[in-house]
Amino acid sequence: MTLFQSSAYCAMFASLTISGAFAQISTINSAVYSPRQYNDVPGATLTVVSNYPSLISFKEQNVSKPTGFANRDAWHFSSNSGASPFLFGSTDYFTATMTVTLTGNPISPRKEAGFVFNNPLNDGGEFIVNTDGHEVVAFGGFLPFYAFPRTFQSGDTVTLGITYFRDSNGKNAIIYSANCLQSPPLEFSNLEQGVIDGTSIGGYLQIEKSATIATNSGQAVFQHIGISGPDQDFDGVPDALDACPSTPPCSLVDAAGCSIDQLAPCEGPASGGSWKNHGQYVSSVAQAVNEFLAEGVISQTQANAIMSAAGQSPCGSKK
Ligand SMILES: [Ca+2]
Ligand SMILES: [Ca+2]
Repeated sequence: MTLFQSSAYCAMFASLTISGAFAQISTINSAVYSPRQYNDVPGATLTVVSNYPSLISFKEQNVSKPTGFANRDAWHFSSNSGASPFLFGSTDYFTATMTVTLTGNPISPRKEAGFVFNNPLNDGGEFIVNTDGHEVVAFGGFLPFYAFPRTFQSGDTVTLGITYFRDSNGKNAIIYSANCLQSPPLEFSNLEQGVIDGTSIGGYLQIEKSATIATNSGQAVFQHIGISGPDQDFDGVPDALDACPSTPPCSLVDAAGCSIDQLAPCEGPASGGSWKNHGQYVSSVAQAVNEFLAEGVISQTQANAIMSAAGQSPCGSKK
């Protein structure tokens, strides 16, 4: 058994032991809205679009007042058509993804938006972007800290993802993703060693008030919101069904969660050993490309480009 096969084998067993949790997550069908969690500027104008899971939008205009801190608007996953938040337990493992488009006019004072964890005891933590610090960062509450490069600009659309899972040490861990970057798995170090029972999870917009700019405004648009069983490589195929763990970020994959490079690696066949010659490598790529074409994962133009690159590569050639 190759390393590759043994990982898939382990993933299969891991899914059996935690399959009960998937049933819980799979009941999530809606969002519950909590406008003005913070309401320091009640006179500001709030516009809400509530169309889970395709589009949620919060827009706050004229957030201006001499005193106070901020306005905050939130939504949370719900399994009862928005009547109340879904309450996550420490073994409710999941992957949640969405795109966030955050705009601030002006960018300072701070506008921030992203994922939020709210728990019964305190602030459970946040994974957000902000307009003035240009941060893409997870922090606070029980969440393991992680900072991506400070690349965010007001108006950007960022794909954010979170995978909460039990790692091979038997510890609860989290992986953050932002566009085509991923954090390593980070184990929880809080007293409860994971998500605290009764936590609600969703997204939020926060706008700090301006004492001087009457038109201080901002908007967060959340789209493509999804939640499923854990998908550690964020390729859209949950771990329980993924024959190819650790697919590189932003790869195109087949229904089994395998990229063409994983099905036909340059270094040698996925089943082990080495290529007999360059032709064997190219024909292995062709087989994968035909499968991807049949599944509609790639276009004929993309197929041609991949085959051309494979033909010109040194893969399988004798040194
Ligand atoms: Ca996957
Ligand atoms: Ca995969």
